[in-house]
Amino acid sequence: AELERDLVKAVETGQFVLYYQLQVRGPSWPVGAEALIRWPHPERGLISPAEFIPLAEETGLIVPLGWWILENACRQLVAWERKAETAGLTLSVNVSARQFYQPDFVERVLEILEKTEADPRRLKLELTESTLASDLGGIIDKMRVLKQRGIGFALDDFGTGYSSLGYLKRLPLDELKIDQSFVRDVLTDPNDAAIARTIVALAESLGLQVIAEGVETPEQWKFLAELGCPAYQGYYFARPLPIEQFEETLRQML
Ligand code: G
Ligand code: G
Ligand code: MN
Ligand code: NA
Repeated sequence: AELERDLVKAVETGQFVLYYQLQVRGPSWPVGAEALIRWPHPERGLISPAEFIPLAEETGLIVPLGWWILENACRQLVAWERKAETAGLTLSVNVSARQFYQPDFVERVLEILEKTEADPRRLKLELTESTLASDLGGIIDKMRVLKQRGIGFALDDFGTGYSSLGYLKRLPLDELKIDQSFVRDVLTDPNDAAIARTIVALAESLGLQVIAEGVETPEQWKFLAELGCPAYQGYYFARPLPIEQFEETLRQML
């Protein structure tokens, strides 16, 4: 209850920071980042989203918080376009079901793009399988309008939900994200390796991009590369970092 009260205040005053986690192709070609929120609580220090996102979902605070995140991510994209080492990077933003199902979702996204002057072609929205579980027609309509502006859509945590292949076929997605639970033991568990390989093949045959999450070691990276996965995100490349450190990491990679 105390945390909830603090969260209400934090949302009112925008008391959050975005961290950025690098996404690469090949061994080290930076192509983008995922924005991951952090809450610097005045007394409790940095609170992980694993702790407050569920509370934000329950209370509905995820909706205003989600708008704060998207607007700040778009502002970051505009700043990136102005610098050589970051121009052209995409930025992936997690969108929760509750935010996506707002009747004015599309309108608000377009408003934020206009207001910030961010390039929609650099923005990717990450949805999860549970977000896409109902009212497929309505979901597709929303996605289509935003895709016409150039926004991309990624399916986050792919393989952990229950989306059918029929869904996958109909949804206008751009990218599948192989969940980190399949990457963790990919070297030792043949089932995980088979799943990772299958997701890569599936993405390829559906004309989708694919990125592996949670890559922590060079061995995992090599293994995934050999089974055909072209893009990666994980601690091996970079942790989620505050903006200054994220940009410093990029400069060192050039
Ligand atoms: O960033 P990781 O560091 O600990 O995030 C933990 C969980 O919180 C993940 O499931 C992640 O998807 C979620 N999360 C992190 N940042 C955001 C965000 O900006 N919006 C939403 N909706 N979820 C987020
Ligand atoms: O749910 P979502 O996929 O949006 O959130 C990504 C989560 O994965 C965040 O909590 C992020 O901090 C975490 N993460 C990113 N890279 C790694 C990694 O290499 N290993 C582990 N264990 N977690 C990671
Ligand atoms: Mn994500
Ligand atoms: Na994920």
